Amino acid sequence: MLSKAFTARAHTNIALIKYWGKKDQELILPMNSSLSLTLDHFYTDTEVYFDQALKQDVFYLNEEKQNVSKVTQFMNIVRRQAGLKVFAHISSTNHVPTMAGLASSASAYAALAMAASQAAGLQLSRRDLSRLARRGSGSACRSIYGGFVEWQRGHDDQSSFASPIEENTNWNICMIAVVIDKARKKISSRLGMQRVVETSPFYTAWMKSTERDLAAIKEAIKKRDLKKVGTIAEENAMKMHALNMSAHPHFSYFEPASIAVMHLVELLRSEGICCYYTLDAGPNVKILCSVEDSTRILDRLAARFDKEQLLVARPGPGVHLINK
Ligand code: 2P0
Repeated sequence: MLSKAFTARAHTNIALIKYWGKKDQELILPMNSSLSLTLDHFYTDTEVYFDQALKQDVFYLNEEKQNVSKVTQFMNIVRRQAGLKVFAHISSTNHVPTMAGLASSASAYAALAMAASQAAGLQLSRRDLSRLARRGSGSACRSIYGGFVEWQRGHDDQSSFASPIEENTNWNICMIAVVIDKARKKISSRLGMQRVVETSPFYTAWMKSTERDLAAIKEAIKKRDLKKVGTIAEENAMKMHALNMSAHPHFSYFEPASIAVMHLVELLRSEGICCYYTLDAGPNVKILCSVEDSTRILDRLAARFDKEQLLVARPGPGVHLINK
């Protein structure tokens, strides 16, 4: 017997205030709260149905069969919540340009949380969906919502979830992703953040200053102050990367081209263009700017990068069901 199939679409998100460190690895409870912007162009579609004939979960990503261990761990949580003992057929498509190297666990687990919980007959509130997505990947709890989203760290499974700040923002901003390297990360975010928590002498300072950054950026978002939002986001990202460089053994996600883009953004700023960068657990640089300025910025980037390396995204929606 098969359950009804459900397909969910979730968009990826980029943190302006970074999540970097866990206080509970199993429940994925973060050390600090974070804030992100959900993007429109990059998303994952995931279809789930339960099938009594299956002996284990089956997972296809972009039509290729995958190892299921991490996905099965997540599906076990869904099965436990629903009181189900049946395995599932899961099929995901990543709608991120192949070159992007931005494919993210955030959109993946947000889409899976919604499709799997629906197929299992659970009618979860958005808050509970966010808590569930968090168990797959921390940043996924923020992709339940569109626009600007805050993940309040909380102190246990119940209290750690994301909430929307401005779901349908009408702010004319965009993010330019400069794709520098699509190769697999040298050090996974999971490992990187754990090493930082355990060894960086600056971690306590990070916690304190991130709390201040979060409060300040929320104020700046409310006021539509791009200069302030960008400055806080850029500084917060640099503090996260400083943690990596202060870990033991130290590491960095920067490549020479990442630094070149950062310098270009600083140069453009000195010429009066309001733009700011942020980097995650990889060398790609994301530039926050107004839609109006994006053409000028793209022109300057085009002198150094191919067209396929420059992707532009605007604020996007939260997770939702789609008909296939
Ligand atoms: C973020 N990153 O806030 C931070 C900034 C990368 C740099 O969340 O271990 O894939 O699955 O909870 O969510 C990437 O880490 O890590 C991430 P897990 P996740 O977006």
